[in-house]
Amino acid sequence: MARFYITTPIYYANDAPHVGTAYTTVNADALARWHRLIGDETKFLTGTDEHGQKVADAAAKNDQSPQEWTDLKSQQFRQAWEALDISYDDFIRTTEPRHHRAVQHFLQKIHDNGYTELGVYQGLYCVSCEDYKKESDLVDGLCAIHLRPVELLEEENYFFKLSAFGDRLLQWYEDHPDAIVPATKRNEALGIIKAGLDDISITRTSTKWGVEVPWDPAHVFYVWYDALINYLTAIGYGEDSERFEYWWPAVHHLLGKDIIRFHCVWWPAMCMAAGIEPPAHFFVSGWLLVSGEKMAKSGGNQVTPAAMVAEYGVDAFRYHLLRDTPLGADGDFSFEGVTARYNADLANNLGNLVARVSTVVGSKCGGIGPAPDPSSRLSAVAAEVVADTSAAWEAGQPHLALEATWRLIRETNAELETSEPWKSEPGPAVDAVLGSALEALRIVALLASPAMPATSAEIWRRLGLTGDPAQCRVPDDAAWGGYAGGLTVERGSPLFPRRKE
Ligand code: ME8
Repeated sequence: MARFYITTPIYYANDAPHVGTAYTTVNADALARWHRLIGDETKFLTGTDEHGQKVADAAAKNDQSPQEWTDLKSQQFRQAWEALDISYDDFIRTTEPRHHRAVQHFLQKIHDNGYTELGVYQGLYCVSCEDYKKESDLVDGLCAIHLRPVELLEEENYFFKLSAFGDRLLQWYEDHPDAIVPATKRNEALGIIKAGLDDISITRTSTKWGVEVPWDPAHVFYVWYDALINYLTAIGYGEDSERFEYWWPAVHHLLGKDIIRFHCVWWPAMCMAAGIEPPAHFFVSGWLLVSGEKMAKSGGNQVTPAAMVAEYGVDAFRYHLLRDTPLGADGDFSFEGVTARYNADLANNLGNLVARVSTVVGSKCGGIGPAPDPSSRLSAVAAEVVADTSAAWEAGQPHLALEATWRLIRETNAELETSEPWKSEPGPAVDAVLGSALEALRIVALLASPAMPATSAEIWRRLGLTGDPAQCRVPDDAAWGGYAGGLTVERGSPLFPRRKE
């Protein structure tokens, strides 16, 4: 059995989740669900990043202690993910003792290996990025990402000797040419490394809100320096070497393009410095933009996942996130766009097919679904669709996977339009057409289940099938002929009522 360990970035607990953070999380969830469906042993990790100045400032502004504040915020993230049917196996909070232990263990290794040194940091800092800036990074004196003022920091800090890792990183990426997907983002990471790496300040004395530095307790670790290690904490790093080695380094990190430098430059170097293999895969996603700007917690242009679920339903929202913005590209977020996609793919195609088939099975077959025709044209279409859908999920391309799956829906609708079973007398010809349409729907429900788990389960139920599509295995259970026939097919209310555009 293959293994699949996938992670999202851990989100800052400075504010509530928004559609942008939902985008990464839903993509990770769908990929995790796909891998479970093909029988991989899967571990899906998400969580909240709770240290750092940004979180401490947000707590102070709300008259709460950082601990109270992060308790509340991490709970909001959990609730948002529950509402989006996110099937994480572990939700990590960086304030947990298990994480503090892992961070101290990991950084003590780096220290013992001689890759830290004490120095004075003086420079500019953007609290929203939790990142240092050079003058050349600024636009009109402001952080180019958040358009906010930066602060001048001066502190005695420990530094990580990142500059020692430039050549090793380049060599590693040469040996692992597919580590970063898409290739444009790989080039971006290589560009950063080739431009020359400065040592980075990794501790703070100005705050106590962080993980204590084990060899010098007057310091706490800089938030990014503790956050990245969450990926190790969750698999028992430092405490359970068997579990750790079982999952590491074959991890798949999903991350937004804003945090390439931390994940694709710092993180592999940190792993090398601590004496472990760098993570094997990075999927870098783009941003959801609203009127050309990144949707952000600090940007005032957020739409909450809860609002989208209330408006469109959870699966329609998930479908939109997965279908409309290819992983790696930027996407435009607009209600018009979501509605257009909803009407085209969900109301007109999928919803219409389910309604049509169940109605005609009701009128021509007494509501009992016939068996599929083994020689139906749709059987070849289905085989091709299963192969294309699988290849696209495997390549981390949910939008292509769904596009492929929807081909089977369109072809089945076309087949019904050609044969018009509703106009014919009941009999073997009608049974063959309807049985094949039911079988196509069964396969669609299976293939779409990583994207739309609740809808797939509902279609499954309406077809008279027992169990849950998520318990099946692809490709075996997606082979033509799996629908036995003789089952009661339910005519339910429209799955996706058409919306006004
Ligand atoms: O960076 N469109 O946390 P964060 C698409 N704590 N994705 C978006 C997005 C948008 N408009 N806005 C955010 C941090 N994201 C750190 C991570 S990991 C060890 C530490 C997604 O709360 C995207 O994946 O700012 C981005 O990388 C992530 O949220 C950043 O979330």
